[in-house]
Amino acid sequence: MSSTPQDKAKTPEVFTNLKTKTPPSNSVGFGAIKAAVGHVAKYMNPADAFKISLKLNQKGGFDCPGCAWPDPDDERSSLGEFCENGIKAMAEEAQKKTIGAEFFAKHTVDELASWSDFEIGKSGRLSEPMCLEKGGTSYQPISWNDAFSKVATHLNKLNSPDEAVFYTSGRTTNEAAFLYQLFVREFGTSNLPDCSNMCHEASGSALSETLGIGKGSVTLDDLYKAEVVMVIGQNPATNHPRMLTALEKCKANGGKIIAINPLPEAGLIKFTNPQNPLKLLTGGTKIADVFVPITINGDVAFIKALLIKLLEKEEFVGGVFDKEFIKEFTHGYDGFISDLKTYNFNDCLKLSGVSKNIFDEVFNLILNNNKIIICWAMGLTQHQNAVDNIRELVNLLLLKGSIGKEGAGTCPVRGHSNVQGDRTVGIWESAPQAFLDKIEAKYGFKPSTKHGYSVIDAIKAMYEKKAKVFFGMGGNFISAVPDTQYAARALGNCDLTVHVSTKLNRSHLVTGNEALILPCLGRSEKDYQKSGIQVQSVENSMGIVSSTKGVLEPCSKALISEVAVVCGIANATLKGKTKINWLQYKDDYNLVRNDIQEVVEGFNDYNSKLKQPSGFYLPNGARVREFKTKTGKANFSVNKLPEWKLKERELIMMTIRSHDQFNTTIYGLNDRYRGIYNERRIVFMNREDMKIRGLQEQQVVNLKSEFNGVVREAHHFKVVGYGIPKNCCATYFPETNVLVPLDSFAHTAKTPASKSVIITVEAD
Ligand SMILES: Nc1nc2c(c(=O)[nH]1)N[C@H]1C(S)=C(S)[C@@H](COP(=O)(O)OP(=O)(O)OC[C@H]3O[C@@H](n4cnc5c(=O)[nH]c(N)nc54)[C@H](O)[C@@H]3O)O[C@H]1N2
Ligand SMILES: Nc1nc2c(c(=O)[nH]1)N[C@H]1C(S)=C(S)[C@@H](COP(=O)(O)OP(=O)(O)OC[C@H]3O[C@@H](n4cnc5c(=O)[nH]c(N)nc54)[C@H](O)[C@@H]3O)O[C@H]1N2
Ligand SMILES: [Mo]
Repeated sequence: MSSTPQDKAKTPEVFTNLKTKTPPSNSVGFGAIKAAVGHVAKYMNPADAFKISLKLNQKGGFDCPGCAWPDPDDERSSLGEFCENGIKAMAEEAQKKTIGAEFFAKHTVDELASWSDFEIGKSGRLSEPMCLEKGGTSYQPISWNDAFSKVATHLNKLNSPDEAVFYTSGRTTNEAAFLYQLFVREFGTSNLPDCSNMCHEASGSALSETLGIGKGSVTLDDLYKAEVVMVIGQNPATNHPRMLTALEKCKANGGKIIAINPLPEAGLIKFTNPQNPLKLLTGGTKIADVFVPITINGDVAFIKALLIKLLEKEEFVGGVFDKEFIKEFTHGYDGFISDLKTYNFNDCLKLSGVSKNIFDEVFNLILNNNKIIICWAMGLTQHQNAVDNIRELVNLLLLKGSIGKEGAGTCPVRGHSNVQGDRTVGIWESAPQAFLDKIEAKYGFKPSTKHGYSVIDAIKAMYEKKAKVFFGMGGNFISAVPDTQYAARALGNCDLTVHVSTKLNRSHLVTGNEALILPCLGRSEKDYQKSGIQVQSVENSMGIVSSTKGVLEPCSKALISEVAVVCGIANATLKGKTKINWLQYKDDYNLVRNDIQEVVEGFNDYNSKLKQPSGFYLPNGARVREFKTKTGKANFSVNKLPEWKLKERELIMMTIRSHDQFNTTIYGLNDRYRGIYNERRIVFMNREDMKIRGLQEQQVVNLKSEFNGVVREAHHFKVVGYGIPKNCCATYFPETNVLVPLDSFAHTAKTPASKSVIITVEAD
């Protein structure tokens, strides 16, 4: 009897021997170089490592599959755009080891599911297509043609195309993503959930409504020229390390940095640039001029407190707001101001958990400067009131006229390296009608105008057996989504689950009746097709589209590209019905780009512009004060204070990334910048909260969340006393995704509220 999907979805509850040290006050520096070199030596062959390090994020090289931080337009360091975690991302993909038929014959699905995520990831690169037949206990090899036919047969026997779900993670290139959504739409559904639904969807919703574009407005150059940069709800030293170089440059030009975070993250405090040998010796730059230790989800309250004081100053002294900008470019000022007046400053400050002294420092910086940039990431987007968080920040920028001018604006720092590009080219369950019309005009079929399933809707649909085929283009759905146990049952209900992947992950083990693993080329690998080695393209966090071309030989001859996978499946599924010559695209990706330029705004002359060494900028209305909103202006918004309250003994928990992981891929078991070694099953707690509960350092505890009467549990974590505000705690994602309720998500955006999970901690 094999184990249930729920059993297989859980991360094993075993400890790996926790050691703790005092967290360092500095990030990057020698430690980062040492860690990166060590990682490369362990997992890659040295010649490949050398080739890669010369080409990573260089003009004409390939785009790092790590984060979406942009590369400088001008000079790039000859050392490589060095970043410890970029190197780790690379080493993870360009591993020496491969796994195929022999490996899967040796290890049953049940056995693999009992491994930790770290062990699963370290097994090696997937090297040939594999199939798990109905009732099977192990994956068996399958040919590409048979795999395509199997997908086609399942899709074509559905009662409606809406019974299939097509997920995308954010590494897929523009070319593969465009073809993928085109196939899905021609097949007849808009069920295109993506990782963005769990990531920056709230930013997209808030920014589209207020500024008319779901992306940020600034460039790297703006960051260098800003007077104040607020980094809120983001941990750049780990997740966007090259951003620290930009912040350092901003400071060298006289800019000030405000960091707002419940944790004193090392990189926010101090940074040693690895490209600057002098700094390596002298100890680096102090990054944050003001550090604000905010309560989890205290951000709306804190920003409101700032807005109230700014308004007071404007009314009594004047000269604080950019009146001309407000008059000419904005809408909704009066309503916003009259709502603001109903709030009390002291109440707001109290809710934020910030002291008056620290508040005053932030206030003075905002008051006295007009070139302000606000950078944020998951610390703001993964709450029920996430959209309010971001709209409130926009209110602040609008009052100061700090948008659409040099050194000022919005900077949602994106996650996956091409998550922004995927959305631009049509990975969207609720794509705008104008885009669908262009598809119809170009290809002659009518795409579904129904609102498709987002991630949360897709899980529910599979659970309720309204969806029967799950197809994942990259990613690790079961580990990334909330409510792991519910989601496992949902996937288990499917007739077929399919994953296009580079590496083995838990999603391959939590399957429907039948399952396929379709292994594909990674970014670093050469993509040989009929017309030669192919170039692809990606869009970074600042809306720059650039080319990416692999440099290594593929790790297995059986691998095909994501583009080829899509073409193969589309051809098999839509045979006889399609209006599109699907197989032509895989021979020459220029043809895909020719299509993209006809359908998506801003891509004219795509093929020739892609040859520019630094790529090209997409149009961005907010950057030039053209606000494409319903009112034609930048909109002020009215946002309530969040209403959650903790009952006695409850804590609010954020699920965060360690320094040694890329989302669900676990590079290692350390979290060096937080002083954690060799363990992931920990809960960071305020020492007073530990005392109240009678908990000791390293005591074993169980965590429980209760939401709408449903109790969810995660067992076996060790308590670590830490500098986190009272009533707050932190654990690592994905180990605690079992505790995140499916129905706790951001209004409007449906982003799971995985940074505000209310839990209790009990001794084991
Ligand atoms: N090396 C590496 N790089 C990555 C990733 C990775 O896993 N590893 N993931 C990529 C992806 S997909 C993404 S989306 C980004 C994620 O990048 P981040 O958003 O930086 O990642 P998280 O670890 O989720 O960190 C959230 C930060 O917000 C803080 N925070 C949590 N709750 C709150 C709150 O209520 N208010 C405030 N002000 N702060 C809060 C946390 O203390 C933490 O510092 O990174 C991308 N880059
Ligand atoms: N509790 C909690 N949950 C979260 C978050 C959180 O902060 N807390 N963060 C959320 C966020 S921001 C995100 S973006 C999601 C991430 O969700 P996903 O994007 O679904 O997860 P990843 O871990 O990035 O996916 C890793 C897998 O992608 C595959 N892969 C890697 N490179 C490639 C490639 O080039 N092509 C293909 N086809 N496959 C590839 C590998 O097989 C690898 O195992 O998780 C979300 N979940
Ligand atoms: Mo993300």
